Amino acid sequence: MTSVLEQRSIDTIRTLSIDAVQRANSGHPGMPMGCAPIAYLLFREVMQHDPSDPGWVDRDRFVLSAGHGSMLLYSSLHLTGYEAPTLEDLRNFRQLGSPTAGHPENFLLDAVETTTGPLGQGFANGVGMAIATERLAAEFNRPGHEVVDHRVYGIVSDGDLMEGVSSEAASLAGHLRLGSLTYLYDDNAITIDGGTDIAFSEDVLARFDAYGWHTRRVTDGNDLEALRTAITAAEADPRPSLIAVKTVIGFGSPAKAGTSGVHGAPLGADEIVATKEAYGWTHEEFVVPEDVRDHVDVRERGRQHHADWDARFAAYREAHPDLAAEFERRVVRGELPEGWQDALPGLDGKDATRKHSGAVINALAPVLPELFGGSADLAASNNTDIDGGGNFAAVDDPYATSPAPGQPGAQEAPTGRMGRNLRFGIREHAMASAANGMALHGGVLPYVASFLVFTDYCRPAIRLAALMQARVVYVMTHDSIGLGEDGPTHQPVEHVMSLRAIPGLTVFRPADGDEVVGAWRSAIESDGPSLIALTRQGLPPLGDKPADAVERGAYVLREFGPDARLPELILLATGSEVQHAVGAAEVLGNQGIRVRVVSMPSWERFAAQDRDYRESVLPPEVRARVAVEAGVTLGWERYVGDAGAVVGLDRFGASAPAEQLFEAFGFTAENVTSVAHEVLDALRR
Ligand SMILES: Cc1ncc(C[n+]2csc(CCOP(=O)(O)OP(=O)(O)O)c2C)c(N)n1
Ligand SMILES: [Mg+2]
Repeated sequence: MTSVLEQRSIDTIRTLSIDAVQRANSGHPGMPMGCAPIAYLLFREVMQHDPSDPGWVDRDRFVLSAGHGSMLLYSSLHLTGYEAPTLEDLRNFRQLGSPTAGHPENFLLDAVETTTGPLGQGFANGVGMAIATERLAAEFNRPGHEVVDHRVYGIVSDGDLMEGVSSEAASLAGHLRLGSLTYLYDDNAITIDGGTDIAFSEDVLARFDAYGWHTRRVTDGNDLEALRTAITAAEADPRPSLIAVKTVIGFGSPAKAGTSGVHGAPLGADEIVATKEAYGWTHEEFVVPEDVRDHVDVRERGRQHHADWDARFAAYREAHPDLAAEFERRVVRGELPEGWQDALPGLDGKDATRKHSGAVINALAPVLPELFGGSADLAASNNTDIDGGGNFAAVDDPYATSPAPGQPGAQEAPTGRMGRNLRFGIREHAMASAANGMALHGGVLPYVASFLVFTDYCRPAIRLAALMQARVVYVMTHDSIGLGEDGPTHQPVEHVMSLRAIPGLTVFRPADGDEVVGAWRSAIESDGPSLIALTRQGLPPLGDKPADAVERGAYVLREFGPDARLPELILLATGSEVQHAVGAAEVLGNQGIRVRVVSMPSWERFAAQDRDYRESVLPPEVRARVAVEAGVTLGWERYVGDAGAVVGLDRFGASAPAEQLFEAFGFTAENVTSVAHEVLDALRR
């Protein structure tokens, strides 16, 4: 039986949510009203968390995948004793400058683990958090010393479970047997357009059973005892768990409960009166009764959990000082190890930049144990494998080793949770979204990979990584028509430029081994996400360059022609086209023209430099400029100006050997030379 105080506490979550949405005159009251008992239990009883220290590393993670129910989270955080959001913040729900944004934003409130709102993303973020949790547990826990002892909880909605990304992520989580993951499904059978029966009729739990999840049903979302029993069973099960909880959207509203009308609109003054009457609620708006405040405040319990952990960590430090020091560096402080850059290789040979990238990953793997990632089934093409690293796998997975057991070398590779390579399967969207969760969890530095063209399948998650400033490294290979015979479906054209359009994402398109090393270095030192676009085909080394060339985004690679005065012409290029700019500059230089070649591996890094540096590379007086990049020309006007020209590709590619395509589409020294002459002639006229 739910006690009176428990009921009043749950109703406080409901009324705060109702009041905040009404006051903002916008928002989603229905979900918090239905899920209040779940949040009450999780935040007050189930989860170990310390409201006084939201960043405590061994806290349980909570993901509100149905981010539209943000008031559920804000109310729960406020009531359990977090400093933010305050009651005033709840009153300022959805207002400019308030941390209580329409959807939960991890950069506005410390206690918000991940930004949610685009349905399905939170689900897959939580899978990534569970991957990070279970990997760190395997790396750091020792018998009698469980310093990584937390779990991931989440609330997911009908919308979350309809989105494809959650299916990908669920399939992966089941395969990996991520037992630290517990999701409660807000099974209210309502979405915006009406009942779920208009579009969603499968047996969801049967689907999750088939994915290898532990599934349960709670038939009454207000039954705390049934919820407790289900959650306890979920925690004990070695599989990830989905608990379908039958709830009523807008619970308590006489006119609107159980309808989509309460999903995303204020109840309205009259209906609020009727609803509060139904709860037996007699207080003014935004009132938290004192006895409720005392009952739900978990600061003392949280401090106790935290203090217990501190004591256990002290014992761990005593028994395993080296591991403890490493844990403090990686997980507590989130710092890179001293001198890690010394492990960066020198790569001055002719090779595909994807191969250079593979060399960097393998050179860094021993000194950066946090580097942890993989590919969506293209590891050999993306060159992302850590050699001899084994596969991250379920502990009892017979294929945990790579190569498989019985094959030469199998026994040397780490197995199970100690495997170093993540096999995401052909699930790009979940891969990228899980990587966000891994990065947000901390203690690991995730990288993920596919063909550049399939960033389209990752894009919603890349955008959120940029918004959240999650440090994920995207290793995206086969970055142009240089991919060749597989043809236009596989040849990115608009991708590099469209990725540059995402604020907060740093895109690198390195031109040789040195630039690949620089790109990786910048990506690892960055606070946010980076994408490295890499070639399938071999590229020649471009020779000496400044040590901070890539860090600066663009730099003067070489100058050609009579003397060192200001150039008459600037050729700008990225990646595989830099060699053709150099080839053209050589020809033009021999014709007596002063030409500068600027390699521009990263627009964002260059834009971040001061004006002096930018103008030293691209002097404003030099208006004759030609950019060369095997992608859409849109955007290059910024650097070539109205007198310049772009050698680009404003159409889809074709299926043919790469050299023939570069030739056919004009990515040759000859064509760049003739375009340069046109630009110079037009300016002279
Ligand atoms: C990817 C994505 N598509 C569409 C939306 C807009 N949207 C917000 S909530 C919602 C569906 C609501 O249904 P459900 O997830 O069951 O939440 P409930 O109404 O039960 O609270 C939609 C379509 C979104 N937030 N994300
Ligand atoms: Mg619903």
